[in-house]
Amino acid sequence: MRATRVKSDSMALVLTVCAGLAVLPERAFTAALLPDTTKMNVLFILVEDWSANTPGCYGNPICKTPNLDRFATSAIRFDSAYVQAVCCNPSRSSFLTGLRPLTSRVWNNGQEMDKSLPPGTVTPPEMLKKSGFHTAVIGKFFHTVEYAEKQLLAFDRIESYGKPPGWEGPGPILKFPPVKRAPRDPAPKDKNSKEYREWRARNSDRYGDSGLVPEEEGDYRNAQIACALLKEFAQTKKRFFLSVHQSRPHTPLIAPKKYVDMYDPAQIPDPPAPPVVEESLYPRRLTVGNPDIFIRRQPTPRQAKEAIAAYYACVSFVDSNIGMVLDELERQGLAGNTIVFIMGDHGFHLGDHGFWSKYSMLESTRRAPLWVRVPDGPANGQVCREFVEFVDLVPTVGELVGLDLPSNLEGLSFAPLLANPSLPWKKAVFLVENESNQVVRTRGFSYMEFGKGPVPAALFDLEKDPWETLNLADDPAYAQTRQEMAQLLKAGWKAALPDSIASK
Ligand SMILES: [Ca+2]
Repeated sequence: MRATRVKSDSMALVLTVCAGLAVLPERAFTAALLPDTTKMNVLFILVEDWSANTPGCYGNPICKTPNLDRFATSAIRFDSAYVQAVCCNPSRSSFLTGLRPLTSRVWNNGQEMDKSLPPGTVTPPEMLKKSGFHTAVIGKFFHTVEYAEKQLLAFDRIESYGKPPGWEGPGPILKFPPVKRAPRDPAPKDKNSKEYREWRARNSDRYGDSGLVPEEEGDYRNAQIACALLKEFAQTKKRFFLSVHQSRPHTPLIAPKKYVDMYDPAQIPDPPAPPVVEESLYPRRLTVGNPDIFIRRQPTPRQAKEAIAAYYACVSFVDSNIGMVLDELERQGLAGNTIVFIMGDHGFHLGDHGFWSKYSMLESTRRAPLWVRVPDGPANGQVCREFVEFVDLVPTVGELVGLDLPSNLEGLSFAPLLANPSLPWKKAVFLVENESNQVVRTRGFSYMEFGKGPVPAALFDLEKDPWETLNLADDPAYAQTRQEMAQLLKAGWKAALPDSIASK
C-alpha cells in the first residue's frame, strides 16, 4: 500500500537530520520527505549494455561524460545498483515487471516474455496508461516486438521501433533524410545455423568509426524525436511517460568519428583482470566464448585497447544525446515536474577475464549505471552506495506516481533512498543465469553456485579481490563464509530486505 504523502517542508528535513538515523525512520516517513511526486511525469532513458565502470561520475578518469556528470549533480547516483539476469531479455523482463527471472520464467534471450509471464503480470506502460498517463516509447523497450506485443499496445505513441499487430497510433513525429550506408545483408532465418553465426559476427564484431555523422545515427535521431515529443507534451500539457532508448554502447562498438577521435588507444590501461580464466574460477565461459565482439577468440593487447577506446567513444556519443534530451526537458519547462530515470539494462565486460560481453554472473555484468532525479529532491546531488536491484524499479515508480501495484512484486521501492541515500538498506543482491546457476552478492563477498560442470561453487572476497579472480570456495579459511553465503543464497531476496521492512 502506498504511503500517504505530504509535501516536504523544512521542518521535516530538520527532523531527519536531527534523528541522525540512530533509529531507522519509518519508511513512509522517509518517502514523505520527497516533494509531492504524484502528479509528475516520468522520463526513462534506457541504454544498452552499459558498463557502470565507464561514466566519469562513476569514477572513470578517461571516458568523457560531461552531460551525465552534470546530471549527477542534480540527481541521486546509485553506485551499487544490480540487475537480476545476465543479458537483455531476462533483465528487461525482470525490471519491467517487478518479477525476478525465475518468476517471470525468462532467464535467456530466447524465452518469449509475454508467453512466459505469470497470468496477471502488468508492465509500466500498461499500469501508467491505466492511470491516465500519455505513454510514449522511442526505440527499444522490451527485448523485441514479438516478445511483448500485448504490452507494447499500451503505448499511445511508438517511435523508431516496430509496431505490434493492431496498434493504431500516429505516424512518426519527425521525418529524417535517408542515410547512405553499405547495405546490411538480411539475417538468415535459422538462428542455429552457421550462416546466422557468421552474419552476426559481421554485424556485431567490429569497432571504430561508424562512417556516419551524428545526425545520421539512430541514437542521435532518437534523442531528436524525444525533443520533439517533449515540445508537444509541453504544449498539450499531457501527463506523460516517455522512454528513450540508446542502442550504443552495445556492439558493434562504432560511433561517429568525432567521438572515436576523443580517445587515444595507447592511453587506455590493460583490462584489470587477466584474460586467462582458470577453470576453477568460472567454468561456463570457457566453452561459450564471447558472443558479441572478439567472438570465440581473444584480441591482441593493442586490439583490446582500441576496442575499449571505441566503447568509450560510444558512451560519449550516448552522453551527448542524453544531454540533448535533458536540455530540452529544461527548455520546455518540464524538468521541475518530471521524474527522470537514466539506466543501463545490464553491464558489460571490457576485457576483464578475457570476456567481451555480458552473460556472466560477475560484477561487470551484474552492476549497471542508474541515476534517479526527483525534482527538488532533498538529497539530489548525492551518491547512494546502498544496494538497490533493478527489480525495484516498478515498485519505485509505482510509489512515486501513485500506482496500484500487484501484490506479487519481488522488488522493494527505493523511494526512501531518494530522500535519504544513507538509509541502511538491502543486505544483498541476487542474480541468476538460469534455474541452477545463481549468485548472491553482499558488501564483502560474491558467492555463486553452478548446477552443472566441474566447479560447483565460486566465492570471491570483494574487499581483497574486487575483480573476482581468485575462487576461495574451497579455501578452509573461508569455510564459514561459504556456508553463510550459501544459506543466504538459499534463503533468497526476502532474507536480505532492510531490517525496517523485514520486521513489518
Ligand atoms: Ca542489453
